[in-house]
Amino acid sequence: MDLIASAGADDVTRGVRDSAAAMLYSRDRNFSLPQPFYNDTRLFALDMQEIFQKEWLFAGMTCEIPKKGNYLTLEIGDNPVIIVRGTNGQVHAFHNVCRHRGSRLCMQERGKVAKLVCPYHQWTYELDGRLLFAGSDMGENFDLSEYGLKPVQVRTAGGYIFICLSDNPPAVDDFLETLERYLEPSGLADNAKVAVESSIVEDANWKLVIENNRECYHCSGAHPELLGSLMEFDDTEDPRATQEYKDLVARKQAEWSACDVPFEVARFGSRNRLTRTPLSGEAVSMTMDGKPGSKKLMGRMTSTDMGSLRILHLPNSWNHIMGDHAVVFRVLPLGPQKTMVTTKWLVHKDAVEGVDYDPEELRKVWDATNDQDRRLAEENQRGINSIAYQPGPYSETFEFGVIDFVNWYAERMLDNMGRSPRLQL
Ligand code: 3BY
Ligand code: FES
Ligand code: FE
Repeated sequence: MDLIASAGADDVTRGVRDSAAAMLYSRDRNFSLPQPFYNDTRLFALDMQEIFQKEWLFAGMTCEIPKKGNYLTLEIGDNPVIIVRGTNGQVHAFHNVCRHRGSRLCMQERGKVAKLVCPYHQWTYELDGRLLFAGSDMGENFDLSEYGLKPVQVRTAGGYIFICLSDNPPAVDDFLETLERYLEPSGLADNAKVAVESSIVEDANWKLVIENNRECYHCSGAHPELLGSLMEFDDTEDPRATQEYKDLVARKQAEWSACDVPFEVARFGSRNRLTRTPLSGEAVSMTMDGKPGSKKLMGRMTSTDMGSLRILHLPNSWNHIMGDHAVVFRVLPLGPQKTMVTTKWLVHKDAVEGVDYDPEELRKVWDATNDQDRRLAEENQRGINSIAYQPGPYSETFEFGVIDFVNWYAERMLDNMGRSPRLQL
């Protein structure tokens, strides 16, 4: 029975893999993807298998689990995961699946426990995943050591937690070292806390959410609040960058250099990009009036005017780290046309709510922006679902970030499926 079921499932998957690969090989490189990549259930399953189960994913912040026994949970498609702070401060990640009969262990999004106890029959696990107790009726030959929680790869750097569901995760050391160096002045690892957070569900494929984020072609028409502080230029290598912008960047970089704060563009393929860029006009923070959203600056920052450290992590995160606060974004696919976007606003851990910052003020710009982007992605999805949709051309000047993302996606899909990405046009 098992064999028949898995052979059947494999056949379907092989056909889907073949046609996905054929479409990726024959697509026009600077055009949006063929329709099935945005709305087909089988291609969504393939995205989950080949991207979300094989790449490093941004999961959360270490400051969300500051003490032993603190945990957070998330779901990567059908895979519930728990991330828990163990003894000696280590961060562990496990499949949130009991080794008895498979119940989910922890149901809350966050919490604190002494041990991980299954709600079904109370099998009890140590914070490092070892099974400690399995009732008294498992028979004489039952060996607790065979039933520990299944581990998930986890790495932390600069306060960020990344997980990978594959046992052969892609290389990430160089990126994590750089991330740590760029984040050190902001103190996200040891001196930050989440001031407020939001999760919204967008009726759009996850790739439309990322594509939307990778360009600011839509910003002038869509984001009045964000444009109070965000410069449209992506970084100093942006093909649209004017001399005036380059001069401004040079002036700011001299100031940041004096504070010993990194700013250079650092790239790790198209997967990761870090760069500190100035904010526009008089703005020093992504708030409605451009003034600091928290009076207590982050980490060892001495100036409010630190621009924004922009961090991109494909496939699922973008970030803005300013002098006074940080905004981190996590994208998790829920279905072919459903995606959750979680936004967290972080401040110095000693900043006092109501005195140093007002969470309602802090969140305003990105709440508005997220909602505007949600509408854009949803309308994009609705048009793509039409029989009239055909892939359209990206602008190399305005949408180079989208081109980079789609090429990265195509390459990772092919490579992770064991097919040569080099055969792409
Ligand atoms: O600020 C961001 O994260 C991106 C960059 C361009 C548009 N978008 C809102
Ligand atoms: Fe967890 Fe039975 S399923 S104890
Ligand atoms: Fe936008």
